[in-house]
Amino acid sequence: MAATAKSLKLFIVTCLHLAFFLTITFIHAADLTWDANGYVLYCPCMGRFGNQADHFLGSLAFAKMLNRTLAVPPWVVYRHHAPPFTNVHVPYTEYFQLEPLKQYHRVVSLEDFMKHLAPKHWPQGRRVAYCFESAAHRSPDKKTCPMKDGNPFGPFWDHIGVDFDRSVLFGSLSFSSYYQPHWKSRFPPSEHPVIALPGAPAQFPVLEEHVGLQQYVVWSDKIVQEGENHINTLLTRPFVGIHLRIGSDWVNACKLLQSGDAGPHFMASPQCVGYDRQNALQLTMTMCLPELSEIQRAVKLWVKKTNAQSVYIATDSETHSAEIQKLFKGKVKVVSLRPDTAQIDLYILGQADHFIGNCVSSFTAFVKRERDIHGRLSSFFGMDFPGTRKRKEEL
Ligand code: GFB
Repeated sequence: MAATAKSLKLFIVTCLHLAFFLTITFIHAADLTWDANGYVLYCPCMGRFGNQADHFLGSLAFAKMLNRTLAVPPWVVYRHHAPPFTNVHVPYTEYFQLEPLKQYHRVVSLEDFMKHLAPKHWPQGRRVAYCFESAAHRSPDKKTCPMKDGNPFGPFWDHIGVDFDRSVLFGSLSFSSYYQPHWKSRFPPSEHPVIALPGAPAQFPVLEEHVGLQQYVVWSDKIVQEGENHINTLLTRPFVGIHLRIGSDWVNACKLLQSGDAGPHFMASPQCVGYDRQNALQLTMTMCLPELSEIQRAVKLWVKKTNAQSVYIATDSETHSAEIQKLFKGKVKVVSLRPDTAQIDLYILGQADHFIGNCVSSFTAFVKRERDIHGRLSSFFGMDFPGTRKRKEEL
């Protein structure tokens, strides 16, 4: 008798779970109605996380400018030095929430677009690639967009299960707002419902006018939980967060600055030298690749200024934690996570009481934008008070 009651209870619980799951799935799918204004799809095929994030903001603005829904792509993570030794495509929602983006503009995850909308509205046979004529000129027939040529292009579209049926080429257009009417008249959604591009319809670094879109990029609950857990267990507030971008690829990149092949606008540097090319501040080698003495100087300065009890080091290479620890004779706790995760480092840096970043790095730029939105102070190695000179000029 007791066994029957137990089985019945189990059966009811299973049914309830199933009903809940089906309801959620149904509500979610029903939410996905086809947008007659069309869609923008793109491959985040340039650079790593920081570069992709810059491009994402510009692409969001581009989709809004054309009044098309943005199919939010997964992040391309290059895991070539650790398992699975290949590119990994991480859904946007793994790191961030999709909902806050909708306060700015209509979005759908690329995964949902492919699962719920593409089978009916963008089926195989009607998949058109769009690219600049100059890009197609590299193809053997000079008329085909190189959508799947090489890595990460091929693996990206293969991951979402897309082959392209034909190409539409364009010239004399750019992604800037000046060309909005041109895009609209050239590609009306009735004839061009889905504009799929080989790269982001955006500039790098992100344009100044799009920096504020960072407010819609809100961490997922999972990242917040993990990040907060580390902060609560490892760090004592106030704490200073620092980003050391000093690995071998960065050393090579900064050599371009040393050799004079790069001006003040070099990668993400507008974030600290200013966006206006004519009035840009000088970009020094110390700002690109700070030496240990500069790292120590800046950390000491900000620990003192903020009365910090701990320092969090995020790095692409060595932590220099012993050298930093030495500065404070054991009175300040110095922490870094090993093994590290880029997004957890970004989250913790975003939450620090003061942040010292690398002016040229888009990884730093992500943190700086987020902090600016929340009114948190940041500085850069080689630049303790960003914006000061500009303010003086304005006075
Ligand atoms: O983010 P990202 O585009 O910034 O690329 P840059 C740097 C990548 O290095 C990050 C890792 O996405 C991370 O995978 N990385 C850098 C870090 N700093 C840290 C850190 O503090 N913690 C952790 N966990 N990971 C550009 C690249 O990098 O630099 C380009 O996107 C190119 O592909 C160029 O390599 C030279 O703007 O700094």
